[in-house]
Amino acid sequence: AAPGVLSRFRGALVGSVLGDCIGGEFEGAVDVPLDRVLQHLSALEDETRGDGILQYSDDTAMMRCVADSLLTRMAFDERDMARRFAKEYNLAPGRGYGSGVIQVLRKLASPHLKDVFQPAQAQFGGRGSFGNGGAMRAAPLALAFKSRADVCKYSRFGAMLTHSCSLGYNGAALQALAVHLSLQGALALPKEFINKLISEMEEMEKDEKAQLDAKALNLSEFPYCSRLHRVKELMDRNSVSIEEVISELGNGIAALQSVPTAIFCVLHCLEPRDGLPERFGGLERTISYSLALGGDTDTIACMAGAIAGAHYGIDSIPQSWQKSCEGVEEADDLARRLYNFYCLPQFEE
Ligand code: F2R
Ligand code: MG
Ligand code: MG
Repeated sequence: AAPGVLSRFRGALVGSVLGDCIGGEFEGAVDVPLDRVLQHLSALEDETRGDGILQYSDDTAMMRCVADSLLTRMAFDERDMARRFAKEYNLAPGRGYGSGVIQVLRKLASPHLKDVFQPAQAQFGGRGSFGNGGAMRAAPLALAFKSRADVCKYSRFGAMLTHSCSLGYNGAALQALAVHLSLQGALALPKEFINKLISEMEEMEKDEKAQLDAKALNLSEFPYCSRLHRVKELMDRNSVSIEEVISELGNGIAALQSVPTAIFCVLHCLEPRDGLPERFGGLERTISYSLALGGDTDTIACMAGAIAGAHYGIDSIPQSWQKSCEGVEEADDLARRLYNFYCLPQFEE
């Protein structure tokens, strides 16, 4: 039976944390043989290891700030969210943040800062960051808002606190939309799912700033749409090698090289795949496959884990995986509270 809505909410945030914690092992690795991935995963079943042994990184630290801010303010409040990012970084700076975003987080800590979007706008000589830091923390925005328009709007604003390049904030909107559609059961029809994402991104990428940013970076006019078309082509193929996925979609720290990739991982793993154990359910397949791509594995697995978790629900996630990862209980609690918030009558459009 299809999971209930609460189960999907819990699956989304817990899946995101698992991807981050489990994927951290291979972040930055160029070549990750599937055997090594499976070895890493089978070690999670060893009960002699301590609970929460795999620590979360910046992906989860910032996702928690987004969820806490939405729940405390009961709305999107950019000043509150910015303050939480800065405070979290100050408390635990060693969570593996991007080297550029650290400067933004330091500036956001200033009590004299008037415009919380300004530090992000000053990044990279005024061009802004195109990293995937806005996308990796976007899942709670998909859980909090009911309409597709609000999910897009607030995921973009949430990302703009650190990423002012449109490639950065549009990547966050794409990730939030994928989680939003998955929560609604849209992955039951994979072709329609990808077509909906393409048509939403077509609207977003028509924007003047998006066009200018794409041109400045020597990209095609509609960069996310063209990657999503490649996802669609790869979906139609009977067999796709890891090398082809990396060369067609990327596995890097840029949002453009990782958000469509995470979406592909979910779509590809809707069915059993060669090399992955038959006993694995869809969420286990998705996370394993994301790790085997190498590159920015914690973040690709975190984003794929959120989309897959929203599709398969919390019961699809092995207890041993949940126990092995730091911050799972807190993510589960945040998901339950976001569900209650989502159900509030005053929150209707
Ligand atoms: N930072 C990492 N991993 C690196 C190693 C961590 C290390 N192992 C450790 O444990 O300490 N991971 C995390 O960073 C990614 C998210 O990054 P975010 O938040 O987008 O940061 P930033 O700094 O804005 O962008 C990342 C890099 O992208 C390049 N870049 C971005 N915009 C650019 C532009 N306009 N021009 C040129 N380069 C640009 C820069 O190299 C940035 O540093 C996640 O993977 C998370 O897990
Ligand atoms: Mg990280
Ligand atoms: Mg990463």
